[in-house]
Amino acid sequence: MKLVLAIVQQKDRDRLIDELTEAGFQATVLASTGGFLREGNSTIMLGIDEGAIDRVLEAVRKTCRTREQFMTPIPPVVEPVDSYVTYPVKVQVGGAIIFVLNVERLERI
Ligand code: 2BA
Repeated sequence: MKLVLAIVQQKDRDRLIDELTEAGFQATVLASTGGFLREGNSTIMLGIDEGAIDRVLEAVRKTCRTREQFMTPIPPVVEPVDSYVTYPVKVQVGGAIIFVLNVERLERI
């Protein structure tokens, strides 16, 4: 058995959950925050059989888009504020970041 953790953009979350649910997967959705942009994203947790990984990846490919976002770096505290000019930086976010972990066992009680 495997545990898939898929970090996706909020805009893609519902379509991905619909796709996974229609395909018969059970999922838990966690609200998460990206460490770099400090913006909300969603982490979807799925316990699946090893043979189902490709179907999950396919659902992610089908529903999660790559988007460009701008972020303005925060000046370091040590610099005098007026000597530091910040410019927005363009970053590409997604489609999705996916971790696949081994699961020793799953119990439903
Ligand atoms: P954030 O940390 O908010 O990162 C958003 C996007 O900013 C990233 O998109 C990446 O393109 C860029 N980025 C991140 N750190 C950067 C840095 N130090 N310098 C320049 N650009 C940087 P994605 O790679 O698609 O990641 C989307 C979200 O997935 C991330 O949001 C984070 O929440 C998660 N993530 C990505 N890689 C991860 C990892 N290795 N471990 C844990 N979470 C990860």
